[in-house]
Amino acid sequence: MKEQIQEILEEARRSIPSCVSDKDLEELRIKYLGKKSSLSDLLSKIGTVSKEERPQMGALLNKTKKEIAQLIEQKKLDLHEKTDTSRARGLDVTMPGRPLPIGAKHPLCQIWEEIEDIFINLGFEVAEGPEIESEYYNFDALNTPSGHPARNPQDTFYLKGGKLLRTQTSPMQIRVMEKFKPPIKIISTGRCYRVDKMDPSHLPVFHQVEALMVDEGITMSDLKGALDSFVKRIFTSDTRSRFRPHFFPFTEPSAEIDILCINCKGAGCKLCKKSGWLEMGGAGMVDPAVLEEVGYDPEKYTGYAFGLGIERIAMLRYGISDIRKLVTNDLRILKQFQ
Ligand code: 2NM
Repeated sequence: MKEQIQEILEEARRSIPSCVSDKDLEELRIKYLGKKSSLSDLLSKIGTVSKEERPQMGALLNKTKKEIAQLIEQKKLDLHEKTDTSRARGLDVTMPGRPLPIGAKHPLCQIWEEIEDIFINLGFEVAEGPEIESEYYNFDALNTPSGHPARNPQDTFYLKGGKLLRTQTSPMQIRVMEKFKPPIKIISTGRCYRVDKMDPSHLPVFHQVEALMVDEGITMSDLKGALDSFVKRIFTSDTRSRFRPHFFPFTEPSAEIDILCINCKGAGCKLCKKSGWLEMGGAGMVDPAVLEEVGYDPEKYTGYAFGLGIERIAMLRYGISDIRKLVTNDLRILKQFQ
């Protein structure tokens, strides 16, 4: 009897998985578990088994019935899953989905792209280049000879082999001027490095945008025009700018750029420390020594340049008073700038 039960189970194990419909499955259920099934038949003949073996056979019969019933039940679920996924898995398809958190561009990156778009619309091309520079491109070519205080190792990250981390993006502009003849109308953007303690307005790694235009007859008014067009677009159309005389080794004359306070429009407030103006960067007419260095005739060509900090622009646009909020990568802070 044991062998017969075993055989029935083997057969059931083979036939149940190959069912393709509820009807087939019901036929198998009747065949294996119904009143006229061979298992029922064996159960009724349990009396023919020896007294000692009887409990064992009874248990085996019950166990086999249970396994076949389970196989049928599982197959039923499988069949339904193929035709009706939601019901078989107990899902409520009308339930609203779980929202997936969606990432976003970093606020600095958003402003960076906006800045590039504005300059592209003003006719500038974007030049990007190495962050590891030689002393030549970062200093010598920019009229900042050795011994100049700006080359102080306490301000610049020097690397092995006469290399350094660029302190501004202008070395890229030297590379462009070396390679191309005027007219030149470019911006260079990217990461810059200076040995600075972090505080609310300084980071050792920051981003700059520098504009450069060189051609015959370029004047200071071209500089003022380009700068004004830019600040009116990145802030508001009533934003004005002004120059304060300054000194840079690579421009002559040089100026610092202020814009009318975007908060109080000149009336004086906490943001502009009651001055009505905000410091924005530096500018000037490219020094003839720089033009000469790249092989341009300074008698024929003149050029303007200006440099702005991207973090500074982002802080004003987003109303951030501490520059470090841009680099902590605290999502609770970054989410405020969506
Ligand atoms: C500034 C301020 C003033 C500048 C000069 C040059 C170059 F390559 F033409 F000499 N590029 N950028 C410049 C001038 C940058 O940043 C505050």
